[in-house]
Amino acid sequence: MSFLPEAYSSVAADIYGVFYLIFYIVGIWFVVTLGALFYGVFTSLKKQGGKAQYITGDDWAQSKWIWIPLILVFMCDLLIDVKTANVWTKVEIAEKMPQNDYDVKIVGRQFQWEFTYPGPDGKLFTEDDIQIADGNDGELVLPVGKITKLHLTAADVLHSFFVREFGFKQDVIPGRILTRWVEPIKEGRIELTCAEICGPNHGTMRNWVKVVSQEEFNSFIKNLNSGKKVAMATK
Ligand SMILES: [Cu+2]
Repeated sequence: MSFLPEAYSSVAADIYGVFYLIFYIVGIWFVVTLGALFYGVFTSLKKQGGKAQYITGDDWAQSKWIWIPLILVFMCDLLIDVKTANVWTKVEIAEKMPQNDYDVKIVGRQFQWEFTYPGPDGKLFTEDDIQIADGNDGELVLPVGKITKLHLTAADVLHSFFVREFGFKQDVIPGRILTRWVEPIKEGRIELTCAEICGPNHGTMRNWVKVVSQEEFNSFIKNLNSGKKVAMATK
């Protein structure tokens, strides 16, 4: 059974996999543990006047009820660790960070997300960078099938850049730029929210990610460079 939203990034399905693994392991243990508890309660309810036993757990007949579940839980933990380490390596390890095709700077600000694209020189962090700050109408436009590096920071307080369908959540910190990457695999318009309580209007801090085809992305960049549909940030 799967219930998470459709995966829009190259790693979202792997991250969902870890989530499902943990969810089902914990879910099964939840049912087994409570089942055993209720079984014990309801069967002993029938025995009237029974005296409570003092159990030391010294012999195997008793201590196996501790050791066997302990070993099983430990093996489940190992399974989760191995799977998580694989996904972590794919997503995070800096040396393995794939070569990117594009760069975008993303700033969290009370209470909107702002996106800065390279200007005509094609390089980010230069004077001709172009910032989109359309309030909560602003869209982070990304090309499908290409790797974009996201340079994430905050202008005022801690925020958290959260795109559920990308399997992507990263706290953003004033004064620091954190670099992450994303490779969208599907075109569409998905929600970008702030996942860190950042002030009274935190709940309204929502923008959009628009994953488009390469042609659409090219014309978006062209329009951006020609000054169309660009609103400068209001400080
Ligand atoms: Cu926020």
